[in-house]
Amino acid sequence: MSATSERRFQLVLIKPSHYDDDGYVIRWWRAMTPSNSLAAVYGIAADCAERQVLGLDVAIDIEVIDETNTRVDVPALLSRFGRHNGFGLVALVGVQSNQYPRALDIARPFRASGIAVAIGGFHVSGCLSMLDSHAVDLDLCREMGVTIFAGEAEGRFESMLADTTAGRLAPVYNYMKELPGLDAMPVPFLPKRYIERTLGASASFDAGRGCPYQCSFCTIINVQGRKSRYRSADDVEHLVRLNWAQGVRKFFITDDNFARNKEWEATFDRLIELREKDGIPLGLMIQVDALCHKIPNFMEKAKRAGVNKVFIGLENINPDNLAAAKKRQNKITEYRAMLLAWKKQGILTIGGYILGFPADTPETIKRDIAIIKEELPIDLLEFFCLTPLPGSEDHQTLWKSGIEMEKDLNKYDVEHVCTAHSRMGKEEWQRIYHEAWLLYYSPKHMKTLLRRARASGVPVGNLAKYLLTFSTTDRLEHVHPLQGGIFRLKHPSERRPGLSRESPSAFWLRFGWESFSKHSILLAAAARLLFWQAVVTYSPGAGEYKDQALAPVSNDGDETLDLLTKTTGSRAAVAHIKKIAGLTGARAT
Ligand code: B12
Ligand code: SF4
Repeated sequence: MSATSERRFQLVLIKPSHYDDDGYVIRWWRAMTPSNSLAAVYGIAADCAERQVLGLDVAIDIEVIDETNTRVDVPALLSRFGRHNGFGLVALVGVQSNQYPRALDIARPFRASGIAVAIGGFHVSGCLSMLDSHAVDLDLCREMGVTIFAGEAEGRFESMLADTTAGRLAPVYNYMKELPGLDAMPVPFLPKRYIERTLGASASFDAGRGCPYQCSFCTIINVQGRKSRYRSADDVEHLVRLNWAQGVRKFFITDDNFARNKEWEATFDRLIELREKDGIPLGLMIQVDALCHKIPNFMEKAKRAGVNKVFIGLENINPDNLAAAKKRQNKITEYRAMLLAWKKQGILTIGGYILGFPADTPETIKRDIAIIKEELPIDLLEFFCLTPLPGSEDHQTLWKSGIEMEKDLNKYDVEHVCTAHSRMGKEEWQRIYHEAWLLYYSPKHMKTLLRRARASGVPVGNLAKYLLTFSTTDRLEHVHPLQGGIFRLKHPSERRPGLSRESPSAFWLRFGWESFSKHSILLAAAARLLFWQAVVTYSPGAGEYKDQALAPVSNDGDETLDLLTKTTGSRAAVAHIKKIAGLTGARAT
């Protein structure tokens, strides 16, 4: 920052959280994962500050607040703006649909004091991409004078800052039709003091954006497009070095499907070099599709680059459901081969699993979870409710045909049922969602998972840590583990407007009791897992453990397994594979 600066533009980047079922903001002492949206916007803003884009006499002070781990202290922020005559901007960053109501509640006092506020992220971008400019609740922004920024900030942020400085911030910036290239753009980055507020001190970056597929429940393709846009290997190296300089070596690569990032190989090659030649002990998590084992060298290079966790969008094991969601690229006949290939690399696998597709009922969901536990070599499973997220094709279809959907956007967190189902009542659906966590993370199955990990070279201690979180977060905290963290914090002042304020004594008494009882259960669960971990690690012959899930794909292509016989579409899927094999002379697997 220039020493000659006379004015200081206050840029406050806030990533809002949302409200829990009791109406309190979800906030933790340490949140589970860092926000890449914040890192991306911070990187762009820091670049603007460094280049002094507002003129040599204007410095830009940037403050970052991730509300999942830091309280938004509105009075302190207001007095800070006051010291600078209101010169600056509150940027509500990466706002998802479920965070939109909270984002507006944060904006309200700032707007009331005449401070400029802008909002970006998936809700506003998804709505402007798929619906008209007044859907869903966007008019609330207009009424409050909150600027809507739809699209990506790379290459655009600086002109928005200039407009704010000149007092001509527009009501809407819509760049949805002009997705920027990412090459040589400022890279996602957060100073260590912010990263330290998340578990495991890991950073994040999107090596690319866009996915070629067309799943009907997906908002990503309608916001970030279907074409692969990517950062160069040089840019990835730059951001890794920036982080390593502050002692950060673990990264969540947030591409929704890194296997379809056109630069995946160059990126892996560079990360391998940084790890093997420069000795940076990288630890990476990536997200991929269920066909990535077909890409030559992908898994081997992932391992060498430092990938130790991989998230796979399995979504469902019933081909009829996958077809209904236009997710035909997911072949259940390939699931076992793909998961075994990850196991061979000793990489921990996490599957995303959606409940509420058309063919689902509570009974079929229970049956399918039992099949997965028995036959699929997956370590962790995350459950989600099929949700018509604003910005998705599913939402657009329901919206256009006037079919009723949940009105409270706070509930669009893929954990709450937001629309009707033809074969399950809303409550029934919601109940089976919560039950699914208990069914999968049963004590018996957690022990089996640890045994499988030991036998396949997946770090048992690492898995045990995840099992603790995944088996308890929905049950104890009533939120998804992705929204979880360590030690839930609450404040009486953070209750959703419109809900009654509890008396402070009743609030703190309840909070104290809840914290005590939750942590007692958590400690007991941790002790149990530690014990199982020790047994599995040290018992003789544990490395030889075998079961159906770990068995190699059989010569008949597993066609007698429940996975390929019990669901409605599975038999047709096997018959199709056989037909193709017959026509091409290829082996049925
Ligand atoms: C990484 C990730 C996470 C991480 C980190 C969160 C984060 N946002 O970084 C974790 C694991 C914590 C997470 C959790 C959840 N996530 Co998430 N997540 C993602 C993912 C895969 C990547 C996010 C990202 O980095 N994108 C790249 C950045 C750069 O894009 P961006 O956020 O849109 O920001 C750009 C522009 O929008 C713009 N911009 C953004 N803000 C602003 C503000 C201003 C003022 C301006 C000018 C510009 C601007 O500039 C940015 C740079 O170009 C996205 C899917 C996706 N492809 O984006 C889902 C996604 C955002 N997540 C989603 C959901 C539902 C969740 C959860 C609710 C799931 C759950 N029940 O636990 C939780 C919520 C927790 C939370 N507190 O955010 C949905 C949101 C859908 C919606 N329409 O609301 C998405 C889109 C995935 C999906 N299923 O469709 N998530
Ligand atoms: S594979 Fe994932 S990112 Fe791609 S369209 Fe389907 S849900 Fe969206």
